[in-house]
Amino acid sequence: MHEILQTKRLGRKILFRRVASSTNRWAKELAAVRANEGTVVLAETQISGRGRLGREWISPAGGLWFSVVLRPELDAEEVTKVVFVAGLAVAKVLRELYGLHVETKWPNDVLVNGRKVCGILAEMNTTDRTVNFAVLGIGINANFDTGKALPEEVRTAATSLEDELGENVLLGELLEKLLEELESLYEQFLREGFSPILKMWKRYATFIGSTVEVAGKSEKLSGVALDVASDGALVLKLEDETVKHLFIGDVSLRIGRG
Ligand code: BT5
Repeated sequence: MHEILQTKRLGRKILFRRVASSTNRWAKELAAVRANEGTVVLAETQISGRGRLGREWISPAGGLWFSVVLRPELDAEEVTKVVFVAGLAVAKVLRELYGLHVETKWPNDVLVNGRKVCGILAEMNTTDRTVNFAVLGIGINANFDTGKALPEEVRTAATSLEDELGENVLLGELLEKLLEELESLYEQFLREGFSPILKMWKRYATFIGSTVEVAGKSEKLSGVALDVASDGALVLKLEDETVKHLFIGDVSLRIGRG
């Protein structure tokens, strides 16, 4: 793996456990004791895989569950945008390697045929507005049958590469390509800012223009997703024609089809 991996910083050190609680948690522990930028931790299964807002991420064997330690010299608001960098990297790689019809869904999902194949969780450790480190966790449903491996309430909105392709993929190759794409896009993000990343991300964002439902902690809104703004906010036109900007972190999006 290390001999063929064409990266300068991401994945130069990769740690593997058969079972982890959560690779994000593990990466945060390592980052807190000064693990270098680019350190990757990888697990075959996670027993407490996490989504946003403490939600559970089901992580059976056969998936690709990993987290990367990042040390961007950016303020906290900019760093939240790494979820778009990661979503774009995953979408590009799944299309290029397997020819899948991939979509990005605001803010942190990648879908194939309208179902979630990948979830992304970015977390940061900050002192005031200074980011000490960030951890970028990526979970890809790869080599398992969602009908067997995921509970019923999750299964209906989920898919896996095995479900879509009818065969298993090489996890080593997938990880290698993801780290290479991620590094290249992350470096572009650091150099050129968010705008070129968002532009590329939007090419996969077929939900723009559709009716969507957005669920927050207490309220539920429905309307037309007009755009994703230059700060990463979802621009939503409500039924009464008012326009709202919703920020990453505390809402979930459901896309109305048809
Ligand atoms: C996410 O949260 O989609 C972020 C998931 C991040 C997982 C990676 S795996 C490596 C790293 N280590 C971790 O502990 N986490 C990261 P969110 O948007 O909140 O979506 C969570 C929701 O997705 C759950 O409430 C379920 O409804 C659904 N879900 C759970 N497991 C799933 C799976 N394997 N496939 C598809 N959907 C799933």
